[in-house]
Amino acid sequence: MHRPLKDIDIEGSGCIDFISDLHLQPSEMASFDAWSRYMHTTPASSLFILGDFFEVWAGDDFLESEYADFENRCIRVLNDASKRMAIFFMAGNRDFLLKDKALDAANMKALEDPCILRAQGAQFVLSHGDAMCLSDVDYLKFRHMVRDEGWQTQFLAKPLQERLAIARAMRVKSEEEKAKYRKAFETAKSTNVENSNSENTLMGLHDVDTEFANSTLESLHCNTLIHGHTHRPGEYPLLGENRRIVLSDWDALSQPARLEVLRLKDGHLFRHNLAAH
Ligand code: LP5
Ligand code: MN
Repeated sequence: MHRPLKDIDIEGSGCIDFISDLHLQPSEMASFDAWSRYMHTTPASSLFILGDFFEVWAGDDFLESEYADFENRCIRVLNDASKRMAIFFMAGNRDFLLKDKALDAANMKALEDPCILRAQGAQFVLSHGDAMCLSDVDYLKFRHMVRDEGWQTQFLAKPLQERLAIARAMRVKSEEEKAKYRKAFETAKSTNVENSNSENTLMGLHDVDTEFANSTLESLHCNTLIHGHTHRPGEYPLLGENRRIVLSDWDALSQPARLEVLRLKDGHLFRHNLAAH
């Protein structure tokens, strides 16, 4: 088993890209096409994928099934691009079952969550972000269960079709949970409940816990956290010089299209909007 990297040092001044939450799936080819174009044209010498790259990943053996044309195509694009740049992969809550077989086929290196990146004279904490949403209590219990090695061994021993059915059921459940929160939010809004924290919780928009983000940065001696998951791109100030930089999810079909890369160049981070180029 490949040991995920905890500390990454990148020498040289080549630019470094960060992406997450592409949720690639065969029923949405426009985002795949945009991503594939980006992979062929990016000037980056390293790419960090910070989770939820695939919409769902039920086990690496899916790649050998007759239904995996799309996923194999994604893996080929990654492998081709890996001849020009180093590709690092961190698991998200959708693709935590993507393991060595797929990593090897794509020629990607696995990352721990969180991990530290040192590059261009700066250092960053990288995370998917889900484990830092401390208010998302039910999800965190679920996460604890499914990240357990014993649970994963048992789950992966089930027939592929059964795993795919469970994954579909989980997706339905997850959407139902979020709809429930949104409905409660609408009701609270119409009865004039005003409190930004309860707004976030009621909307199901759990966010990264500020104190937890600060203590993580402090313990890892960094002041910039880069993460995805929350689908609320932006830069959020934390204690003192600390900051939290949130990646955008991707959706080529939304208006305007969301196709954004965070890029580190000459020691500075900036957002590169592919839809504008
Ligand atoms: O993904 P999204 O944006 O909808 O919501 C997430 C959290 N939901 C999830 C679940 C995934 O969407 C679905 C799983 C993807 C497939 C993985 C491969 C197959 C593994 C199958 C595992 C059984 O991550 C959502 C968060 C939200 O982010 C925050 O923004 O709140 O969390 C949930 O909805 C989880 C529920 O709150 C808890 C549900 C517990 C149910 C336990 C069922 C166990 C079934 C075991 C079967 C063997
Ligand atoms: Mn996520």
